[in-house]
Amino acid sequence: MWLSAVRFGTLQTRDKSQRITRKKFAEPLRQVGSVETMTNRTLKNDRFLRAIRRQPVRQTPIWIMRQAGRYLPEYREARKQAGSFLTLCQTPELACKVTLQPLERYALDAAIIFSDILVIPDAMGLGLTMVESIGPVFENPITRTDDIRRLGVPDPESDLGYVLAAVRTTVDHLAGSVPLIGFSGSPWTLAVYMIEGRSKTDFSKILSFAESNPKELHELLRILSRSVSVYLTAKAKAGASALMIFDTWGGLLTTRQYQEFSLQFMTRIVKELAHSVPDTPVILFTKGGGKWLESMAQSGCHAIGIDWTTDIGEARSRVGDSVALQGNLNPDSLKNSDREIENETAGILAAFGRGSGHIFNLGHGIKPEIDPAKVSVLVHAVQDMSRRYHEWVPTSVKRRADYSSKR
Ligand code: 1CP
Repeated sequence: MWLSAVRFGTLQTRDKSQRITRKKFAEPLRQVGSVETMTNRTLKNDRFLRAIRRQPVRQTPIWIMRQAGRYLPEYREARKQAGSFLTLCQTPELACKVTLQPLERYALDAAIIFSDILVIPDAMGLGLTMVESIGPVFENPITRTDDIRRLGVPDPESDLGYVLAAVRTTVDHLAGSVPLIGFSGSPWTLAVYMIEGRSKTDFSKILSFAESNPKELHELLRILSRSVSVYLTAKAKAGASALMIFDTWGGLLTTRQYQEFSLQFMTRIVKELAHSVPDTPVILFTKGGGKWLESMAQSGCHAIGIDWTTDIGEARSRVGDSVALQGNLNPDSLKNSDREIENETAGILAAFGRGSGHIFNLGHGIKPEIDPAKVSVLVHAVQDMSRRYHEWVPTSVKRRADYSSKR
């Protein structure tokens, strides 16, 4: 809607006799240095989106994978009150509340919607439950090739409407303070859970299925790619400003298998998103994917998440200017002393080096046993130490310089 995408203001100009005249004007939000989401909101802090696009920033943005979760006492309390993890996910007000919890404690540069990658298989009828000492378990996992033929692509509004409602509610509550990230699992990672049936397994079922039934696995991955594309499109249209695909188990594969079973399908999703929601950047994260950065960068994604086993400086020289990088502190570093956390943070900032295109994060999700005070140490360290790597020229100064150089 045009009207909500413009800002009204007053423009001061001088007429021939140098008298100041004031004119009412309306300008598109994009031209005043803001980033416009699908819902045309103005962001007060757009550092994360600027870094994804490798535009100049004053300091390196930071958010933390699994930032809303069990390491926070207020999360554990909300989960207890809700009665279960799934109730938290399926009640938009509660999902919103939990999404905002880490932002109330820390000056993070992005929120990520509280949900789970396994809501897609659940919507396909696999029956997700969360078992206390195990984690996610499916009541009806895929055990035969026939099970795949029965699967359909979930409709985001009717089958996953609770996630979209949570996105809308959270975007309202954020009121433009920071962008909201929407996410999904990669087709391969979802297929791993759907065939293994639960977490904490040895992956023997999925790996032998890939060996003996590659055609059927491709069929499953095609259905999942379509499901992820329409789901992420709907999340962006509901207000998510960026999208992330978690390929947690891509690193299990050989290079040939990674291309065949994981990257090929993520690339298809990225291409579809480029058509359906062209203004929404996409981050790809393959845990253990350090050896495949060049081919990941060719998928058309805007940023690659890297785990802590890859040196971020080397990663940068390999991908060049093609994508931004997100990461990559070892999640176990948060068990160390404050001084050690600061030193490791300094090392990662220095390894990435000068300029934009870095989003600070852990190399994988924060662990439940981490002391929340350590996250403060990390966030402050990034904010204090990253400024020296950015040459920040305020837009107004740049405009004046452009103006005088043209005269
Ligand atoms: O309260 C509880 O006991 C549930 C713990 C929990 C939480 C907090 C689960 C179960 N999921 C989540 C939230 C979640 N999951 C988010 C929240 C948003 C955030 O703050 O980041 C996100 C992004 C996820 C994504 C997710 N779920 C992934 C990909 C990211 C990753 O960490 O690799 C995976 C693999 C899952 C599956 C899953 N769901 C839950 C658990 C414990 C797991 C991992 C199980 C396993 O190790 O196989």
